[in-house]
Amino acid sequence: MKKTVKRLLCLAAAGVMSLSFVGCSSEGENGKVVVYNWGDYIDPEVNDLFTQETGIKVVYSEYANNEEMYATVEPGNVSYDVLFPSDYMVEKMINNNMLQKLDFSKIPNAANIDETFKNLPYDPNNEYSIPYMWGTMGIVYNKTMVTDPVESWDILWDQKYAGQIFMYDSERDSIMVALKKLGYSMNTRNEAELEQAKAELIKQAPLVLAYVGDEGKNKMINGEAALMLAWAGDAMVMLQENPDLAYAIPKEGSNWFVDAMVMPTNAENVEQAYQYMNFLCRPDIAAKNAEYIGYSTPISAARDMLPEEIKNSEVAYPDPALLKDPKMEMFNDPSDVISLYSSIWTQVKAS
Ligand code: SPD
Repeated sequence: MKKTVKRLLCLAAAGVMSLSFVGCSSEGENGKVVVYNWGDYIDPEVNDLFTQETGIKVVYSEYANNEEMYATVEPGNVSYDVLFPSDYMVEKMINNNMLQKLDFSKIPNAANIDETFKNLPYDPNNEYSIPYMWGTMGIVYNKTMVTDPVESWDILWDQKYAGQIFMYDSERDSIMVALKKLGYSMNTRNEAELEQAKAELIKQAPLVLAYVGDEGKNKMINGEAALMLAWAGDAMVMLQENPDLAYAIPKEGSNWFVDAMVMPTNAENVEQAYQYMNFLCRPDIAAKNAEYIGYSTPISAARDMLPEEIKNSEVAYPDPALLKDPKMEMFNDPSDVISLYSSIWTQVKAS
């Protein structure tokens, strides 16, 4: 069995096993930390190492996207100690007083974070969050099935590939693709532009084989579709396993993102949460984690420890100038028009 397939199976198993820990009251000798993270977003050995080193049990569960995490956490009737929202979701949670300011004297390894990932608009003074992983969004395609150049989002609307396209089951990411295809900002609050994006996505829906989550990686590896909207970290996993796959960022531009560690206001295991965050920022741990999950670490000292083919990958670590290109945007919080975004996505999925 190839390394990546084993990794994918392990990630899936870790997700299932970790869910069984939720609600379990047992603790390590030094207590517990309750962690809620994206699926396929940690090397399970990292949690084991943390427990071995600290005596703190990791109670770990997973979500599929930012909106699912927010819906779980927002009512306040469950308490987590560490969450991993994306940039715009960090901003939203700060605005809604759901996050506590971090005491960085308890997270000395946060000093390892590169300047590129500091003072970003979602947390301009670096008070509430610590960058965990980052990346771009693009298209993974199978070179044996796609004969046209993959240079525009338009290819995801090409009838030739009907039934051979995977999109993410993610409201913000899918609407982003339609907005960029139309030449609009992914952060638009303009109702007419959002209506046009909705029409594009409804037009695309019959061509889409499925709106997928983490399972999309294995499906592309197995050749089940020709094209998939993909985060670069997922692309890294897919490309390592199937050499027929490639990754491209369309010329209209795309999203670049940071997923960050945060502590909710109702966290109950604060000291343990600080130790956990600090552990994940240790360069050797960040490197081990990044190599396993495929995503890009914001810690140069960790990147330097990665195998050559990963640390020099244009997919995982594109030219820094790309992030400054105005066509590449970071999401911001669309709370004032969030009902419009949500209703667009509901209508697209129902179409
Ligand atoms: N397996 C999913 C890993 C999480 C990737 N987060 C991307 C967020 C983009 N807004």
